[in-house]
Amino acid sequence: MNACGLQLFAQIFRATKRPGGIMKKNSRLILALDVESRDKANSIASETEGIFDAIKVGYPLMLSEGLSVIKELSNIAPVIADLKIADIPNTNHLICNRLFSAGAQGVIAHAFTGRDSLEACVDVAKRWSGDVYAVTEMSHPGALEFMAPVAERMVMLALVAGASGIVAPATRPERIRALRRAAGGLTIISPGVGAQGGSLRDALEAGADYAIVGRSVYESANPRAAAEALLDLI
Ligand code: OMP
Repeated sequence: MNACGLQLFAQIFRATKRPGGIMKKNSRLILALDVESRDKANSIASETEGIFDAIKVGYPLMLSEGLSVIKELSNIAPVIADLKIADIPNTNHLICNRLFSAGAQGVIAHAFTGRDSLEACVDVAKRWSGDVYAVTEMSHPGALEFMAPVAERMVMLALVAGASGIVAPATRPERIRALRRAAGGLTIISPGVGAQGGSLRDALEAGADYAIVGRSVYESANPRAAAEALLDLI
């Protein structure tokens, strides 16, 4: 689809009402559990139970402990599987099926692979009543090289493909604001708070629905106290 077509379709989809997604918007905090042991993951998740609206697990934990950690953690909170899926449609389909059948309720996929690849993730997610969050502009400085210049287009792609939401950088609240304008009612989940220098309040005020927080909680001597301190800021 060319840029004009994408813009037109995105405009229509922006006005479309979307289902609320898997997460209950209570604390507006998502725990990024990038630890490498099942025991540590379970202990931090239990210690902070009731605070986070979802737990995000990614390569570090899944490569160390396998997909079974997803089911375990999903007893505590909905799990978003963050493999930043970025392949051809058929492979994306297979990956998403694995993750949802392992108990994930949401997945994170890259938007840069294009509409067909993202739609493959959305098709599978729909069958499991799950969510797909499309990465638009990442939170690290390197994202300014290639991603930022096309991030708005990737938001439009997320709209057109039927994603539930997008990932936008808490390290650059002005970009969350811009991407929110493009995203309409899509859910925005936003990493980069704390360890990467982003401010929780600024990210939420700029239009993020949820902030993703990892090291500042799981590396803390008292993860529950660290999580409660974040809650106090909201
Ligand atoms: P902390 O920097 O430790 O708070 O963790 C941030 C989490 O968000 C990690 O799991 C990252 O992989 C993830 N993340 C980013 O930091 N930046 C992005 O642009 C996108 C993600 C993500 O998709 O979750």
